[in-house]
Amino acid sequence: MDKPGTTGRVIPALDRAREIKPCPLGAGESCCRVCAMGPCRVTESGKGARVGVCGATPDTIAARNLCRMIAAGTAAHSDHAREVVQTFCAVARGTAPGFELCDREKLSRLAAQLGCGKAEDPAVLAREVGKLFLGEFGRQEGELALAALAPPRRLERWRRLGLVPRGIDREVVESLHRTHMGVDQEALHLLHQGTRTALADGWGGSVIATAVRDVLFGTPRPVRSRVDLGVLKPDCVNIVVHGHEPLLPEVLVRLAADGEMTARARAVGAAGVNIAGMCCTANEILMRHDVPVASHFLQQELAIITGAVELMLVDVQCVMQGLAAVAACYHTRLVTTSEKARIKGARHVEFSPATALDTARELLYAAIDNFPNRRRVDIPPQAVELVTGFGQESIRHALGGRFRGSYRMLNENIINGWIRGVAGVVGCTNPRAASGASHGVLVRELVANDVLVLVTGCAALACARDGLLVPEAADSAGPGLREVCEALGIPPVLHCGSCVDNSRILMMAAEMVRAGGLGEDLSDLPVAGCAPEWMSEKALAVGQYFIGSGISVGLGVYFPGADSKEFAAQVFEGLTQDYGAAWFFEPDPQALARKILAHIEEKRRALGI
Ligand code: BF8
Ligand code: SF4
Repeated sequence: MDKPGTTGRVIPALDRAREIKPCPLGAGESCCRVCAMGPCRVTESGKGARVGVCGATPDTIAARNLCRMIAAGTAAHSDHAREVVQTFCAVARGTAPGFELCDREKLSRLAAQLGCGKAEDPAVLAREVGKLFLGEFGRQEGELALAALAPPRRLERWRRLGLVPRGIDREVVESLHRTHMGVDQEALHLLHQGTRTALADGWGGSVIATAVRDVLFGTPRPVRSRVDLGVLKPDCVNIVVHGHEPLLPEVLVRLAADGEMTARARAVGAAGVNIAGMCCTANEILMRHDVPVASHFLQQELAIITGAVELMLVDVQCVMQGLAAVAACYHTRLVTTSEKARIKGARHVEFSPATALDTARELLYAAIDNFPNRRRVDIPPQAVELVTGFGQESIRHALGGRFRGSYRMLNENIINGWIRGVAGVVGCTNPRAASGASHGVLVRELVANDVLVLVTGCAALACARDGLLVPEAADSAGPGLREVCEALGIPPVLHCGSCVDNSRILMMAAEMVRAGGLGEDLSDLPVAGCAPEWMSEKALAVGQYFIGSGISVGLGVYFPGADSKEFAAQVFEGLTQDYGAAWFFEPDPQALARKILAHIEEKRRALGI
């Protein structure tokens, strides 16, 4: 590819990561650029300033930076949630013709849980639930209503520490205020605000996004599909849907199956229309419609390089700007669809709930019309099987059927030691780590030691490419976990959805506490989380809400600000005193697995099991 750019060539992210050395400032050391007396780089030892021009110390700067990153991550998840709720409200009002209330049973359950009344008419019920959800964003005082979903012990602890979020937007704004120059200057106080903000993401925005999408598009059940670039079809019009908001992709998937589209595709010499997902949009439509996955975050540009993608649709989050330059070398049309995000060089076709059907049709036509413009096509052949569709409902079902299913059975298997514990492996793929390869090493070690693994986001897709998301993977599990998986017919690594669906893991952990036998708080459970190849601020928000909920989390790649010993002492130890959980840092996936296993065994000992 010869395209002018900063390097004179268009190269994918993996090569760019080799060309660009990571900035030595800001990673381990405390670097502050929140005011124009700086930027200030400060350090606790060795050469360099001990404090910034304003007198800020390294631990304060590190905590301030982390708090800002958490606020950005929370804003991303929660603004996505807002978008979904607004569409949900439009459906309830009857002004979004491309959508319907698909899982009405879940809607009734939600309404009952939230005290939203018992109206017979699903549209009325949806209006009530939508109103309550929208209220969670702008609440100024009091407690986030959804915090009540946490086990009572946890809620008490949050109340004691002043950590129950008020409104989602309020916590994000307050985090930005407190981290402005000259406001909150005590590291632990800042970290608590980071936690309150993250809890507004985990128990607020993310729970809302997951619940509403389940009602709109269906609650996932186990289905089989395939992952990797080999899912692109040489003889079909290929459309890749990339980003995070599954609203337009849902309509697109439905319309693409229409006979009219197949006929139109045949008229230009293609066998039909093939849709494949990328990143978290992939996880969404995979979970609900078994739509195959082109791949995870790091492969977005490579999908275009196959020469077989007629159209790539992108909305928000984790969309590389480099896509535009790569697409310009091929016939691929890159289209942005969110009012919030544009890319120079991409066409913009805006999504709106009222016109989604027409927009989806227009985009399908554009993709089909682009098929004859193909040049050389080179699709790598590999595509790996996976089973997906696990959430609190489907796992309950797998544990004994719709009516008899109970998390008690999972707890009993943990108590009797067949399963040692549960690990959530989440987050991104990062060329500064192993570009997705850490996950296989880490997860194989966990599974071999009888740890049930729950995966989401790009971590899930990396595990799927590694062949870990099929029941047959139980062959490599330890004897106890293997027996349980074989009896239930489930893989040892359960795909729980997109990053926002980490809320499903929270809900499952809450179910485990409710089922009894493993303590009374989330911090008692033999459970840990990790993000071995994180890259996005959202991963830090997720980690912090798990920790604030009592579940310790391991981070790979690097830990921002960890060169400040005072800050490191807080995040790696001090938080345990308040939350019953803390961060740990380990870039080596084998060593990370060992730390998770040790943590699980420690929790088991404390429970006396
Ligand atoms: O929200 S795992 S690279 S796609 S941030 Fe992004 Fe990371 Fe993938 Fe989804 Ni999550
Ligand atoms: Fe430097 Fe303080 Fe300004 Fe930060 S807030 S840039 S440490 S002077």
